[in-house]
Amino acid sequence: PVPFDWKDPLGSHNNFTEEELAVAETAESYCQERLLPRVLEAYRNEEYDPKILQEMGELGLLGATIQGYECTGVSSVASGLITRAVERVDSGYRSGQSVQSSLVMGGIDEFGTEEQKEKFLPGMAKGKILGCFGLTEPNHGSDPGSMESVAKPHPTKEGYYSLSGSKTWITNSPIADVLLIWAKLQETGKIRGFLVERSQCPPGTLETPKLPHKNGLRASITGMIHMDSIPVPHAMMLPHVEGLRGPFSCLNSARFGIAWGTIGALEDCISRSRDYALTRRQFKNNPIAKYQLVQKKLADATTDAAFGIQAALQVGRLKDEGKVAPEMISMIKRQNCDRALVNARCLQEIFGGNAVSDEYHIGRHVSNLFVTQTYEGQSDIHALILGRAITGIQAFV
Ligand code: TGC
Ligand code: FAD
Repeated sequence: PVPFDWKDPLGSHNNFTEEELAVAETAESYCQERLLPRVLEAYRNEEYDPKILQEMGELGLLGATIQGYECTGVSSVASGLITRAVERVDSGYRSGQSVQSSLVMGGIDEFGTEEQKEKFLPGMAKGKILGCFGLTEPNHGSDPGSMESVAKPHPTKEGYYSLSGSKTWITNSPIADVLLIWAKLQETGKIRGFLVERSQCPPGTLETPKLPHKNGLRASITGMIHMDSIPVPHAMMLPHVEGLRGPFSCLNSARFGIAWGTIGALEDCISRSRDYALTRRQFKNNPIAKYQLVQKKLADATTDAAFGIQAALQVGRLKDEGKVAPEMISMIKRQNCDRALVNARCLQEIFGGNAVSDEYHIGRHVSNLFVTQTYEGQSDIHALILGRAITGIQAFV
């Protein structure tokens, strides 16, 4: 019989192409050799080194599915394998990479002009221009359609809008060079995307304070965005989309990436708790891995991780064939985030008191996975998206 591989229980590697396996190998080596040694200090001190995005850029790991503009143009499955490798180290590092790649580069690529693409995408692919995505506001998180940020005709500058409002909980906002801001155009009341260049903002019009003292995702930088009548040239509005379809289209790719990434984090928890269970001895010198309750925790987590990868793989293939419904992405984002969190929390018990020490890494993953279940649509919101598609009745309002 074929031997069982607990690291790849359903043999998913058989479904990846040679190119996808090569991309995964590059990403895994970089993440284990260069990111893992930094993560504990970064997490302890709540520090994010923007050079990480440059390092990823040099390896072609940013905006990797985009064709042209110095991007690598790989498959959606390959991009999923990248986020899985990054999040195996830390969800915060994946956050930085996803926002740059799916939310900002993806938005420019899908809805931008040729000039906007030429201006931003090559530099972003190299991690030399950093982006952030401003959708959530202090009073509007799950319901971004009610946002208050507004773009009015500029009172004095011909050919400019005046952009005002506040965004909060924005990954990378304190370090971003270009901010993709979603705001309502006063003339139409419709949501539009605006590319705000920090270097072009007059003093006092843009503030991006860091939100400190987080109890999860501490290796990622998160901030607010305060906009007070920023002059934005008409040429910096994304012309090819209006309404919530704009931000949600970007979110489809980012949510897809999270579905892969959170399984990477869970796989790291499985590997670490398996190692611990095989070495830790209690009661007559038995490794705790000998006990049935410990084995069940490992069996449950390994099963959910394997199912999660197979589901993400299926959606990835359909995505590249143009056959993906957004609800499919809601399903894998919700399921993989939820199962990763529940299982990581359960595996944490295997470490006993040592789980409390950050050197065992498990507590960091558990705290991070709570955040992944919350951002890009909290899990209950994705349940309602699915419920609407199943029943035809929306339950949001
Ligand atoms: P609804 O009526 O459902 O839709 C309005 C318009 O949008 C279109 N649409 C989509 N288009 C493409 N893809 C999707 N997934 C889409 N979902 C909806 C829809 O067709 C419609 O278009 P049109 O042309 O008819 O106007 O809008 P609603 O206001 O009822 O929405 C409700 C709900 C709950 C689905 C939505 O608001 C939602 O998903 N809320 C969650 C909010 C969210 O995900 N925020 C994410 C912020 S960004 C972030 O968290 C980044 S963290 C990054 C990191 O650090 O990794
Ligand atoms: P709320 O919308 O207030 O929801 C609170 C609770 O109520 C949730 O459990 C929710 O499911 C529930 N709820 C709300 N409405 C309903 C309903 N109709 N029915 C049932 N339950 C409901 N946003 C960005 O735009 N860009 C970013 O880069 C970004 N990065 C982030 C990074 C971090 C570290 C965090 C924590 C958040 C980030 N976010 C970002 C924001 C994130 O997307 C929001 O926090 C998320 O969408 C939830 O919004 P909220 O926090 O306002 O919660």
